[in-house]
Amino acid sequence: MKIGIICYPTYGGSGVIATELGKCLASKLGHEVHFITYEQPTRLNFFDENIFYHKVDIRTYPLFKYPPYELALTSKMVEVAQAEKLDVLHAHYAIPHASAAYTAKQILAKKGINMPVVTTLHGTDVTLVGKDETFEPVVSFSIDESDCVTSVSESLKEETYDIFDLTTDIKVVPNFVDLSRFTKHKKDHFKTAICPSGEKLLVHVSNMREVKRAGDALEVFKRVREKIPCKLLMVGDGPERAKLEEKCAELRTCADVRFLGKIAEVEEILSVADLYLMPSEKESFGLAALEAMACQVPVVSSNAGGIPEVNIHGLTGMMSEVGDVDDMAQNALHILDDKNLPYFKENALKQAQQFSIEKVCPLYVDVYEEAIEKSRVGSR
Ligand code: GMT
Repeated sequence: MKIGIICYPTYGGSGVIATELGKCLASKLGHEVHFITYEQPTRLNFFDENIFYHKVDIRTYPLFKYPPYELALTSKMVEVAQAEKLDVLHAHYAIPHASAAYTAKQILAKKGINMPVVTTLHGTDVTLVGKDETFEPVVSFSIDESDCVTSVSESLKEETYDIFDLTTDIKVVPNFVDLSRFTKHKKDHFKTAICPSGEKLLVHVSNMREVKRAGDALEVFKRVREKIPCKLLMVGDGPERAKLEEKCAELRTCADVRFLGKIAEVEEILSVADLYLMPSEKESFGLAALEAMACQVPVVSSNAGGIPEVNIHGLTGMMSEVGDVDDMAQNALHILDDKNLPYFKENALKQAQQFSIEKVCPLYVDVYEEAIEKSRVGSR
């Protein structure tokens, strides 16, 4: 099958999932994958004969205060679909990919080409940005017009139906993890460097946007540190980072907190961690928590959105209400107790294995086949 994947090429979860999916489809299942994005996807840094990258060229013109990216993307989709004889277009993150794919489909239909479109909803494309009135009519229309729609969790599926007036069926295809990459690497020298006296190591990874509530990770750490020797690594970067560094100083925890910025090989950090903190206000799935679990790291999280589908309370970690940092700190201390830690680590890994890329990737092939069939029937 020839598959066109449209996604954000950046560090965010939707881009990571789209890229890893494309890699799996090409290298493990033998499909031909064409990425259509404005930059080379971050995790697409190697050669594979079945993977192609088509850059969306955005031209500026003095009249354009806002360069029309969606038009350039749509035109590129039309060009690639025709030239490469694609079988299906898969849009990850509805804005603006689903509406661009819809327009590309209409243009191709005029040329006598039937082009099935699959849209995968990732979270904020529905729960934060998509429901905003400046986008809502276009987003709900283009989701409904896709031949198949998937969401990354049951929670996101329900929320999408609550927010939009849709007639389409949404199928849940959960996010996944590559267990050959996210596994416990032996990095004892890292652990000794960060925690020279055997302190427990807590880790938070995010793009440091408000919705991640990374400040709560600092609050939880402060409370845990009052009880046991520990360190915190803050991985990632984003608009809240400067405020977070200030907060760290206010809480007087800087000596034990390190901001690492963006780390490409995040599994090396996770490999030496004892606990992962995910205090997010919203999270359709919580891919970063799954990646931590694959490295045998239990999770202390909020119970927002789809997190309970990933982090099972009392088994793989523990959950609290959003913002309840006292409860999160108590949970962290419970998990970090040496009597309990091995139990949580073992279950975290077992849970991650349920979401292996080998299990989930073929589910998308089924969705493509369904979209091709639906689109063929619809075009008759
Ligand atoms: O929220 C982010 O950090 C990025 C965002 C994205 O679209 O890149 O993540 C969303 O998609 C991820 C992959 O499906 C999910 O694991 C995240 O939970 C989801 N984020 C939110 O819903 C806030």
